[in-house]
Amino acid sequence: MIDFYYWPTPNGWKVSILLEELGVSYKTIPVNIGQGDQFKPEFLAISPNHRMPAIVDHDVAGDPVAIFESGAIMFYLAEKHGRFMPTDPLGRKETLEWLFWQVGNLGPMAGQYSHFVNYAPKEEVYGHDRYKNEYHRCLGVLERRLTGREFILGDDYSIADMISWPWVLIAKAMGQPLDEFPNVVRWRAAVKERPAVQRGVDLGKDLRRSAPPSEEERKNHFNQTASTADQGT
Ligand SMILES: N[C@@H](CCC(=O)N[C@@H](CS)C(=O)NCC(=O)O)C(=O)O
Repeated sequence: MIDFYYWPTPNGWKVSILLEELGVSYKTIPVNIGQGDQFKPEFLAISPNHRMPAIVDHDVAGDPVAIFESGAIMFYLAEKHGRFMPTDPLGRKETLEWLFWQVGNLGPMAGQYSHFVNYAPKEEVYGHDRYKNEYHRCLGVLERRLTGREFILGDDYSIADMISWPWVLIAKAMGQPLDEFPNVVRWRAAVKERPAVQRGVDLGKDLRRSAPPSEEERKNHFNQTASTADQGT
């Protein structure tokens, strides 16, 4: 059994999609990031960067294994189950390149862009445009990679697709049209059709907030410093 520390956001969907694709049994433990669950000491013991997703794998020989960071979680699970990742050295290298690309580029740039689009309390033109352009640049990288390839690693759907797809799914909702990226559009639609992907994105969707963030949520989310975790909200 896997304990899955989760909140329904693009970073959470990466792992819910993989768990659904693998068909392994897991228990979802909601981490309400608006209410500050990510700073609770018991969660910090699993995820020291106080971000979800994280997992604890109990299906191991010794003590349960805790893993944080979506790229590490996905690499661990794909390797453990021998699925959704090539096994030859060059294929593994390419998988790692695209996992690192997502967690170091597409994810944070899209995440910061989303912050300026959805949550900035006043218009911040410089920050907004900086991350809009970086997100656009990343979409261009993906477009070139998918030109002549069905999926990011080539013929086979893999964790490289699962980790990047959620941040492309929400492009239009963030005001970024995809018309100039036809291969990204094709790939986005192909991945979206997979039943496991739909189940992954639907996981806990009733938890999603539709109202604007409260003052408490703003505080938890947007004014974090090194001392926030020490205060253990
Ligand atoms: N690099 C991390 C990013 C995870 C991340 O940023 N998660 C967000 C939700 S999308 C979170 O937990 N935010 C809590 C907060 O902002 O306090 C990963 O890929 O796992």
